[in-house]
Amino acid sequence: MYRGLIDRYRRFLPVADNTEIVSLHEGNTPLIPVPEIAKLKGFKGEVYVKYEGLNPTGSFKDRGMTMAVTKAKEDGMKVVMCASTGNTAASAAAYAARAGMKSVVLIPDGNIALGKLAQSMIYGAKVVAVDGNFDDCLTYVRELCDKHPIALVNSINPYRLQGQKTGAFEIVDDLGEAPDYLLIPVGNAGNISAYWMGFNEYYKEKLSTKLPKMWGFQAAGAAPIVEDRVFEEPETVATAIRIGNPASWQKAVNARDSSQGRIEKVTDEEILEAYRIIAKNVGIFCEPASAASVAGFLKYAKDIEPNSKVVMILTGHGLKDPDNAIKQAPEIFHVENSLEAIEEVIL
Ligand code: AN7
Repeated sequence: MYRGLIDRYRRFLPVADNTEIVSLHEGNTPLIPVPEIAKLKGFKGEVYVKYEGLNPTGSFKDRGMTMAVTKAKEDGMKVVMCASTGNTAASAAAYAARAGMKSVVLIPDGNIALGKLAQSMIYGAKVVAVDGNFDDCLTYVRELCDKHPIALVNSINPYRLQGQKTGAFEIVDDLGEAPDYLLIPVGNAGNISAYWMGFNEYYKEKLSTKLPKMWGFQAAGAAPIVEDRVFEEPETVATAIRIGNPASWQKAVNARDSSQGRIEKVTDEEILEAYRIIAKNVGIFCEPASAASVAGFLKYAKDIEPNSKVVMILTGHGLKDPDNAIKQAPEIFHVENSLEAIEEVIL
């Protein structure tokens, strides 16, 4: 039976034989070929999405959280805390519940998607909505976790990236080799850094013979790494990546430069177009931030070597953000209670 990513990749992770694992059987997400997307650009290679929305709380954050909460529990901590644009909060709340611990989440008031808020609440987190943005929340969390015996579970906690690097392992295990390009949304910049670490570890163990080019995508209104400046007031429809001063900024720059990759921006219009296309043309529902990967492919496919293998990370599930889905979809038909009325709109 599959028992989660720590069990599967234990020898690559900092856990002892007797460490009690806190898991919801996260990871093992599907790598799905999407020839529909390749075809849109006349691209002669293989394009895949890794559907991280199928993790237990609906995002890739569970990979890091199983590690961070396992270690917090091992250290005897009773409370975990994070700042979050929504997904980290949902994941921290779920893994704290699983561990029998408490969680506190700081979110930017009014700027997280509805599904993520619902998750944090029902998993039992203490939800604090701050009249500020994600970067403000993270500043408070750093200070509070210094001051009080609370485990910080944002991605500045190194165990988070340790868990998240397993996404790269799974891709290489599935393809039998590293892909040529890895396209990934960038917010706080932890995930691109974690994938780069994972690909390098597999390469060093000779489990792959090459390394991918890392291509990160930020929203144009929250593009600090692309423009090499802090965004004091980040703004984007993709609220998950509405971050102006990423914690793992330097690590992401290193991943980009060491891999001969790039970090670019995509506009909200480009993100939303990709969001609709991946749902309507392929049948895969991801949240807007995740569609930044697809938007990046559609925008920069012209620069990709033909016959290469491209993997796009779909970081979160579409159900996280029902409001944007409804806004982006065609209207529904309201009809009276009769067969004729239904026939009139469907035929
Ligand atoms: C769906 O939950 O930062 O570059 O607080 O939820 O590793 O930050 C979320 C980030 C991409 C960006 N896609 O990843 C949070 C948070 C989705 C996300 C990102 C996030 P990082």
